[in-house]
Amino acid sequence: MTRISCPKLSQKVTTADVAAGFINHGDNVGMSGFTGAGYPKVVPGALAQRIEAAHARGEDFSIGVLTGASTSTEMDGVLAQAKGIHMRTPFQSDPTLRKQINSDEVDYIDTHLSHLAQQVWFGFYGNLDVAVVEVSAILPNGLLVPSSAVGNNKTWLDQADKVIIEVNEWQPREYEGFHDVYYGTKLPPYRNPIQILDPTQRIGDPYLRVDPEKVVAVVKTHAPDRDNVFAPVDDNSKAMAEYLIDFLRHEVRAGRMPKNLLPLQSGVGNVANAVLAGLQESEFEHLTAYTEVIQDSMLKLLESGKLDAISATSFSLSGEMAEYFNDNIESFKGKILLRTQEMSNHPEIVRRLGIIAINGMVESDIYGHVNSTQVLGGQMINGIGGSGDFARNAFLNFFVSPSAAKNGAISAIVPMASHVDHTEHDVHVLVTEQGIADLRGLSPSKRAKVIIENCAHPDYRDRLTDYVERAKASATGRLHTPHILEEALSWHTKFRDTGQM
Ligand code: 0RQ
Repeated sequence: MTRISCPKLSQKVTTADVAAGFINHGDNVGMSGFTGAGYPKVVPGALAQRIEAAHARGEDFSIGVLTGASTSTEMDGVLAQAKGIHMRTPFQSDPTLRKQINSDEVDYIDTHLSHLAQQVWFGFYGNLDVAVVEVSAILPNGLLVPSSAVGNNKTWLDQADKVIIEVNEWQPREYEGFHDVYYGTKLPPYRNPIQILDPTQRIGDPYLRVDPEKVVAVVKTHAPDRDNVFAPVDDNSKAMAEYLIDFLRHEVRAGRMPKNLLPLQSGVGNVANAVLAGLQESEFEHLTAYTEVIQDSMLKLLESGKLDAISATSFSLSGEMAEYFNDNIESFKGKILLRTQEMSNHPEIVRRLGIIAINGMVESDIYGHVNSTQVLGGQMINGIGGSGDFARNAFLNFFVSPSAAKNGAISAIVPMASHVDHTEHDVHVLVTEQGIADLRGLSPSKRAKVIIENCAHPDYRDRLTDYVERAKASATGRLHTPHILEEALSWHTKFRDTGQM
């Protein structure tokens, strides 16, 4: 069966090279893609060749790239290798791009994932010149069946002057019915409440709309999404998962949440994956998820019946799991809803539903300021992603990390965080393989005590306690959050200079 059944749009079918010819130096390009799913597979490669050819002629050629979140080598990778990106937003994880961000060759704007679409509507990023969006089919009436990620596609299609569509036959045609694209967004002061009262409640359309007059090219592809490889669940991750799940039991016993918990959000990364794997072994049932990415363990929870339903904006699966999902897609229908990332991460909904948010961290300081993004105060790893959207508005949030990184050379608990993504006002519970620190309702001094005692690695615990005691003795008049300013970042400078905190 043909995937492109709209007569008007089937006339636009062409090659990736021709399509890439519609993108010019200096353009702002909105690309589909979220955590390695649903990104354009061939137009970026053709564009990268065009960029390299222009550079060889001595011409400038670079673009601003706006996406949903991270993509893959076929997109961010090839464009970065061609030195074709001058601005990138939001979340990314490509090694070449990361290097260019950290050497200041690329302006990276690490915005909250729920914020970007509205900021483009507000005009904060200037004009959106082109959209390049992957879909799984084009219907006779020109409506688009999204693929494995919705991300910011609605906004890119609405806002861009020109649209390039990739129709990927690797993505199941049966995706029709899995999506909920909300078309009720308005700009302030005309906004209305978002009426999501239940994780998988529909408020939008199953399709993306596009003005056919704006479509300049349609390109056929057949290529898989990124293969997301997870580290096997190790002892540390297992310990963290056990602390966290035990804490949830405690919350149920205390009457603060129902027996089937509240909707779960889980971040990317190995620890988040391990926590979900831990829930598989637990007694919890009829769980739900209101999250942004569906990773392997979450799909397994759905399959085993532990989880009833998932709302997200994209998948982030291993190659093996993606094949399994594609082969069995019909059995997941009605249990998964993919929304725009404005809605999957919407603060209003996160607050209303009372999300339990679980995200990784790089480090936390003794007072609970959490760094999710940057090593040594300036070296970008990935970005804040959706962690801020969820953490600040969650019913309960957890930040998880091993207590030490790089074979013990780095402590994840430090006197002062070298960069802060989540302030002390937003952070509820820290979890390391050493234990769990419940910071709710505690003053900074009390927080320091539980963080050091429960979460710090034993090799660093005494030095942290010593720091707090000396800070208290020397910070007269500043005892709300005592610090020795000359020393607060000394653990980081020591690591920078000696390779060991
Ligand atoms: O590097 O693999 O080279 O050794 O950072 O660390 O412990 O494997 O943890 O995979 O869960 O990632 C915060 C990066 C954690 C992730 C972060 C090094 C460590 C290792 C990874 P190596 P782990 P994870 C929704 C939520 C922000 C976005 C977010 C992240 C590597 O969770 O990107 O939450 N979060 N989104 O060795 C130097 C330290 C370090 C350190 C760890 N203190 N200093 N290096 N590392 N701590 C999803 C989305 O938004 C899309």
